[in-house]
Amino acid sequence: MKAEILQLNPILIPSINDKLNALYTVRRLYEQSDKDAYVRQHAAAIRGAITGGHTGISRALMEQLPALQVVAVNGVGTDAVDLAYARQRGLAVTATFGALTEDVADLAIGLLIATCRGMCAGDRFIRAGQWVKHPQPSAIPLARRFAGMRVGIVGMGRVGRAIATRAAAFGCPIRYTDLRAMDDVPWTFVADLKQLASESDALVLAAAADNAEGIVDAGVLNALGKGGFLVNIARGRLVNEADLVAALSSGQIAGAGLDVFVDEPNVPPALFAMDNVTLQAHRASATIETRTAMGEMVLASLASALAGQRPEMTLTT
Ligand code: 8YV
Repeated sequence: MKAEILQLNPILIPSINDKLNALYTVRRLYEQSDKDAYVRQHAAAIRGAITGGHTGISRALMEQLPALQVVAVNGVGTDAVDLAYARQRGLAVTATFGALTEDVADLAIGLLIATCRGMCAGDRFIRAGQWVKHPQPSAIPLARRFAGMRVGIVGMGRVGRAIATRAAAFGCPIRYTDLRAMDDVPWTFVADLKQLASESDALVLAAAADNAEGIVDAGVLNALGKGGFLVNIARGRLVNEADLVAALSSGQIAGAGLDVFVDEPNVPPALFAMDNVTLQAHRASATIETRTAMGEMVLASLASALAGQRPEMTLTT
């Protein structure tokens, strides 16, 4: 008999879904209108769960699944999973480390260039027929140069390093902060986030959000200053969103490129009217290449955990 898997988020790669369906009885929770009833109906048999990094899985749901052996996170952020509880229960919680590094770093640089060069605002200007109406070059304000910007990176993990490598290729001096200095990177460590912001033209967030809620607040944004840009491809809750909206509204910082938000899919409406803000719908890992690689890692993690082995990408076992 096939093992039963509870899937909390859709996977958009057909070949991965085909493999999941061939190997398991997949209970797709995200398709159900009465999720509680569906969980009650299938809970006893569920041996594995698949979820997204942002969605995670609640402790209450894990507690309802007595046969659960593995939670395969289709992402790298495990901040929405109670790892301490999983450890205590001997559940493997796995992630897709390494699969999404390049795409997330690409989007970080893309968001930064799009924001400081006003690319989305320029696109909207043309689509709205404004260029024809206002052909004079002064109709669009001059933008800012990315090459050579002082880039401050918050979180020097895989993604932070990939962002640093890309920015360095644009001639950007790189500083970073993390819990400690890394001896295997050539970039300058700055222990204090506010100091890093004050020494940066662009602050790029690439940190895990587990213990870092609201670290980018009014003080840090003030330190980043009127010429500074914020990019977030990590987690919305690293930022105090009300402080960010206030800093953008008052011109305290120059702009922001944001892929993640505190309460997705809800984005502060005040941002919609700001031409110095570039918005993405949590898309940094959303390429066919990366999502295929992530899906394969999810399959590998499920297979080894359900065979009684320790999955390579486990954080808890
Ligand atoms: C994904 C993410 O969008 O890796 C993460 O932690 O948030 C993203 O890569 C998400 O996990 C897709 O399910």
